Amino acid sequence: MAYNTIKFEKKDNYVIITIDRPKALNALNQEVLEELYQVFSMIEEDDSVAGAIVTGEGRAFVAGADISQMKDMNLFEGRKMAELGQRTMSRIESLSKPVIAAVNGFALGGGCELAIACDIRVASEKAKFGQPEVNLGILPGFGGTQRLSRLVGKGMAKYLILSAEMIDGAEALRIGLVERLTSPESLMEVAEKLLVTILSKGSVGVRLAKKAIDAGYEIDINSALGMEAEYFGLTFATEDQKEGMAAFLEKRNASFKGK
Ligand code: CO8
Repeated sequence: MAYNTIKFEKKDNYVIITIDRPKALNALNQEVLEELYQVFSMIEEDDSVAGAIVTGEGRAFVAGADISQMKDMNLFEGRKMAELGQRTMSRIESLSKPVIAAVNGFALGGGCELAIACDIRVASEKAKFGQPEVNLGILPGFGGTQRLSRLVGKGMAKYLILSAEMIDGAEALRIGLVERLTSPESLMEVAEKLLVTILSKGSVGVRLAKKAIDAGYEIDINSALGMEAEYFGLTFATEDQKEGMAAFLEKRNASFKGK
């Protein structure tokens, strides 16, 4: 499938998706949001793809939703745009496969929301994060008011969203908005190495762990623990569990099949 606003590169068993509107600092217009939705739906269905990395072309990851496209929207169009963005972010978050954001530069507004919809964030020392929506008379609308507080806590989310302050990668690491910080030159290598490591593990365990963490966050602890026990039990119906434990006891590397 051909895309206008994103690049798609297949590497062994994973893909790298690059948002490709560098002149507009990769701002998310409706077309980018729709293409991201399509590409992640395709990834979900494609058994030859086990995980993905999202990054941006040029000096930005994503500098937000496209302000020129939003400027003249009315109430209904604004809501529709927010729903489209939310649908895309939720598509990424709920993907059964791991997704890493490789944040190369500005991750502002919808760009920060895109990064936090991914499972893990690796950031370059050049990255800048922020939710500057209140500067524009709006508020985060692609899940930022909800996902940011779940990631960094309510107080820090309010600090960032209400002040619109832009922070660098080191500060993002300190507050738990990113999980790894690297030099700009090694960003993709670090992100790919991390994904390859994750994909070398038993994939049923990896995917169920992602699901348990995400779903468990939304429900009470006892229900969440019940779900964890169910998923834990499920892994004992897989060949990977037998292989993983046998390999450990035989002091060799496991050869997982994802079954
Ligand atoms: N939308 C559209 N165009 C953009 C955006 C954007 N978000 N960000 C940058 N651009 C464009 C600029 O207009 C400029 O275009 P041109 O060359 O044609 O003038 C080009 O990218 C380069 O930008 P700058 O010249 O401004 O580059 P600087 O290095 O001087 O500054 C910044 C870089 C600091 C990133 C600056 O561009 C900036 O502040 N950008 C806007 C950041 C922002 O406010 N983002 C939040 C947008 S709102 C949002 O994301 C809401 C999400 C929820 C929406 C809900 C739906 C209704």
